[in-house]
Amino acid sequence: MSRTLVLVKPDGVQRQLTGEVLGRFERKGLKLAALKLVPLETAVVEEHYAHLSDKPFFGELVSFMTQSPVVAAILEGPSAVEVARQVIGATNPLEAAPGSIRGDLAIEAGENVVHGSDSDENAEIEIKRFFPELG
Ligand code: RTP
Repeated sequence: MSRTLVLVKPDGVQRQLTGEVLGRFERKGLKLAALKLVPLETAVVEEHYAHLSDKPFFGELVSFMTQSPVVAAILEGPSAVEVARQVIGATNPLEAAPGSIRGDLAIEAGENVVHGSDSDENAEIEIKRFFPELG
């Protein structure tokens, strides 16, 4: 059993896709272990996307992620990181397979509805980042 951290990004929450997005993970077989609606601080987003800080779209990405609350979730199940990324699809929705969240529900790379951790190690770091209250 492993865990991953998922965010329904501000566009997904504003488009009222939270139930649709979480339902896809649940139907696939991942189980909710924690869930909350939370506004993100700029510093948390800058830390989360530090690997993209030299990209021209970084400022836009940070303002997008802080414009309105996200839904943060911990999902657990066998190979949770890989399974969640398969359900999410490729970063660019134009390259995401039909049937994936981004393939079905998004058009632009900048506003692609959902985030999922990319490794077991990062999942644990991100769980601490977005759920510090869980210790
Ligand atoms: P995420 O971290 O959000 O799950 O996305 P990812 O691993 O699939 O992709 P990553 O390369 O880490 O990119 C993080 C987020 O940056 C935004 N982005 N915008 N305008 C652009 O060309 C562009 N490219 C990336 C997206 O919101 C992407 O999910």
